[in-house]
Amino acid sequence: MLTYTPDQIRDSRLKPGNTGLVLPVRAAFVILVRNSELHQLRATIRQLEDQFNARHRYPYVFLNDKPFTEEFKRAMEWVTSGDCHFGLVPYEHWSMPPWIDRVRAKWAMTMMGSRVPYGDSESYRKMCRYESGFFFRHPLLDGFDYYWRVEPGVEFTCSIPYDPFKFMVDNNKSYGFAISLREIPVTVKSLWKTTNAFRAAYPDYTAPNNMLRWVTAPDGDYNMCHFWSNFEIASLAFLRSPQYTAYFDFLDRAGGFFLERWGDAPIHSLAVAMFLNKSQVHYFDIGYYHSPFQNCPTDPHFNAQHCFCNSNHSMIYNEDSCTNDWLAL
Ligand SMILES: Nc1nc2c(ncn2[C@@H]2O[C@H](COP(=O)(O)OP(=O)(O)O)[C@@H](O)[C@H]2O)c(=O)[nH]1
Ligand SMILES: [Mg+2]
Repeated sequence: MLTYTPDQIRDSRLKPGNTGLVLPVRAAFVILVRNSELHQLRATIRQLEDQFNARHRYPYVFLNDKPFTEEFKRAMEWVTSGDCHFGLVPYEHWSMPPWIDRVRAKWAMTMMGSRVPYGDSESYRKMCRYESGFFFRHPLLDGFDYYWRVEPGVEFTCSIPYDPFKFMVDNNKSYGFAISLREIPVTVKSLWKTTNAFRAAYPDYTAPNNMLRWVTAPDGDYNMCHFWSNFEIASLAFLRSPQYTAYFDFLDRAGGFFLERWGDAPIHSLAVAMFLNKSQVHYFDIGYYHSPFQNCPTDPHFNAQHCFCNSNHSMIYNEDSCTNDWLAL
């Protein structure tokens, strides 16, 4: 049995210069990351600070299934302007639940193997389950209303001359995305069927002006469209809602995180499509790159003034993007 010190479980490092700072929104960057990704994350945060946060000083919440090293914490303190909170993910949130048939799960990983990205990875499945159902329950997020998810290695290729958190609040938005695309079908074989079973069990939970059209193929099946969740700016109240948590519990019981390879991106997206009205969702046309795709603003004036990305390469022009269909709803 591993035991951790209180500082390994939860370590808040506040910057003296931020004392008395009042932010317009109770919001934070949330970053699930391994110690080994320190250098990729430093590069990412450096850009995020230059393009946006140095002018705002929003705090950061770093989460990890293993204790952060002192080296990692120091590096993050140096590169950030906002306060830093380091948290350990509890074991129950990062594990295969007891009701999963181990033999079937093992078989699924063997079958997918290397034919599907992370097909044979158990830790990737734990990560997807964590990002689907648990990160927003971490006590370090208790005081926050909105989050912006960041991953090591992503790039912010344009300055952000406004406050996206404040935009979310002022415009009554619950979920914001930058890139949408299509999921690999074998990873979500029974997700649509399970989602329909959930809707039948909880008919009152579907929003009146929902976006289910956006995720439904002409034959009534799932069309694989989803928001790419490595970037999202969203309301924590949405994830904490009875609708979302009931949906996650229903999916978790069905076991597809391990018996297939359900990603947190299609799950967040199907929840958004069911539970939110279209007006509560926002496409952030910001400069954002996560290999191998990017969103790059196409307005020539904005791009020239604020960006270092080539708008011809923006995902919006890719036939696998679902963003134009979303805009057309
Ligand atoms: N602490 C921790 N973070 C992880 C682990 N696996 C993935 N992550 C984080 O989860 C996020 C998604 O993982 P990533 O490897 O980028 O997956 P991809 O974007 O789907 O290729 C990133 O922020 C990773 O740093 C893990 O085993 N431990
Ligand atoms: Mg990634």
